[in-house]
Amino acid sequence: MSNKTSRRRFLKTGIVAGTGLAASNAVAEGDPLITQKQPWNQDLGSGVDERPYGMPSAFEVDVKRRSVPWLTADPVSSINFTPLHELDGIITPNGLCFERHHGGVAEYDPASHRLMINGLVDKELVFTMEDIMRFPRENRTYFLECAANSGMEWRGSQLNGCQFTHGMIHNVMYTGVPLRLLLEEAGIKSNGKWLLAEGADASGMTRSIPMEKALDDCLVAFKMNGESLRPEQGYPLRLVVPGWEGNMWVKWLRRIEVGDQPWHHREETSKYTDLLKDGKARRFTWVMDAKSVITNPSPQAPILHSKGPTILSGVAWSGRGTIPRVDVTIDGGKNWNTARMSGPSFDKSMHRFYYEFNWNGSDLLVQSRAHDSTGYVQPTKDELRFIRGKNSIYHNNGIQTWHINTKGVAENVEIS
Ligand SMILES: Nc1nc2c(c(=O)[nH]1)N[C@H]1C(S)=C(S)[C@@H](COP(=O)(O)O)O[C@H]1N2
Ligand SMILES: [Mo]
Repeated sequence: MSNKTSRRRFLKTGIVAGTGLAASNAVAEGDPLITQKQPWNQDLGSGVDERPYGMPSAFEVDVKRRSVPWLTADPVSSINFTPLHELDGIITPNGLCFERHHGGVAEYDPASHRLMINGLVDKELVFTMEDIMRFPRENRTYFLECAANSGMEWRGSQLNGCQFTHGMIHNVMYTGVPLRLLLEEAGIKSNGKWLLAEGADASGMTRSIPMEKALDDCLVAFKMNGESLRPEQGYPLRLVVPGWEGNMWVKWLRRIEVGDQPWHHREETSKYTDLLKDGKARRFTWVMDAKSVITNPSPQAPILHSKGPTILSGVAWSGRGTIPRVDVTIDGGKNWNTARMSGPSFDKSMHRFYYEFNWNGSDLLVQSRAHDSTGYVQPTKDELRFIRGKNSIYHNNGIQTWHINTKGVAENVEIS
């Protein structure tokens, strides 16, 4: 590189860093927050015994799960949503993981928990939590997305906020025992091709899972992000089915039956099937295809400055692998830019991307488009509708558009 180019580069970076980034003239103007003493440096703070389990700052009260009243027929068989627009990085904090339960949160003493393996096995087994903890365990980070995430958006843009359009997802580091080890302990008979996973909650959730997946990467998990599972997430034990729809991740896991064919239960027939244009329904669509969303700016997180350096941020994930690349447009798809990925790139985990640009203060149509490690590219909503029609609910991984007006206010829209 010649001196000239390196100098030009240096100047360019210097200019970007200095463009109106409002480290204002606070000192010169005598900002009292700088020049005067404040309560927090005059009075002593709280002591070490006052927060035995730490909670977020009182100023963070709006960072919470939210439900949509008209989607909540009954709170014990409903859903709330992860506040994606308030988060950064790739890990969802335990208290903010969206909840989906069909019979309320089951709460019981782990000493009373049993996991049974029965059916086409050499010896039927019952494990206590202590037994499970004596198997070699693994730590892996995965997203869990409900197949119904974005399901309200099939007929057009509807819910105003990425929390509601995309918040049926969380991304957690699990500690658990490979399901394969427990199945090997029981010994799978040669005709054992399917599993039925059953929950201990009042809903009696059951799903059929093919044996190849069970032996490949499923975990029987007891920790999330280092601590015990939260009751909402299935304490003390849940099934982790990496990359596959959330409904299969049975919480409060109490029984695994080995069989020679699927069971065709409610959650794999009347629910979690994909209606096609011709009125037929596709079944066993387990894998969650690549998807992404811009979390900031978004309807709940407007741009607060009028123009200048602006950070666009979002998340992307794929049930088939990693996300090597995300494209971002701010002009409704006329020009696409490659986003900057930041943070670990784990298999079947959420990825974080950023796009830094100089906002000229005019209207924006922002979109993101994920590419996964298999080469698959996230489709538009119209491309999905061409195959699926408008009456689907599940597996909507179409590109999301936010319109940002000159005041920085964002709205859920569709463009074609
Ligand atoms: N036992 C049991 N497992 C369950 C459910 C349930 O109601 N009961 N809901 C399922 C559905 S539909 C989803 S999307 C995920 C949600 O997991 P979460 O509550 O950790 O977000 O759990 C799945 N596992
Ligand atoms: Mo779900």
